[in-house]
Amino acid sequence: MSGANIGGTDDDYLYENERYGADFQYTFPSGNGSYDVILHFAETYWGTQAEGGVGSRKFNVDIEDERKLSEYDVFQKAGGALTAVQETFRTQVQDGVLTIRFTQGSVDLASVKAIEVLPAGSSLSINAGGGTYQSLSGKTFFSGYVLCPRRSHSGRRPSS
Ligand SMILES: [Ca+2]
Ligand SMILES: [Ca+2]
Repeated sequence: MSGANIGGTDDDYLYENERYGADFQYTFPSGNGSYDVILHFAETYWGTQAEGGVGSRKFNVDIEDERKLSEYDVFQKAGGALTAVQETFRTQVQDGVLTIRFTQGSVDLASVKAIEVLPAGSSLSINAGGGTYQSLSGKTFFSGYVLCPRRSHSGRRPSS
């Protein structure tokens, strides 16, 4: 697949190689906590190297023994071959090890191009001047009051 242009990403290199199989997994010694797992997919075989399309590959993904993707069809989700698609899942690790398992579904084998594991909440979101707020997407904006309490203006202003 070297050199193929992958739609929907500038990181084409990430999609040149994949891991595929009937049943494989990654285990990260993450430590306990809340993580966002971002899975990067693209169909680079069916509909390009071989004739195929929607329904040529269906597989499952379990994170921490919880089914996150079932009968997942990358070609269908991406709208074609050679097109990147990402899926993001938040997971809680309680045994110190984050396990992501890929298993074949009803057609062909599982396939993944890249994986990101990000500690959830490591980014800082602040609702400046307001209270703690949870956005529609589930992101928590911490109260600006807590992180940076309003101070009285009794102190001397710094010169200039
Ligand atoms: Ca591209
Ligand atoms: Ca685990």
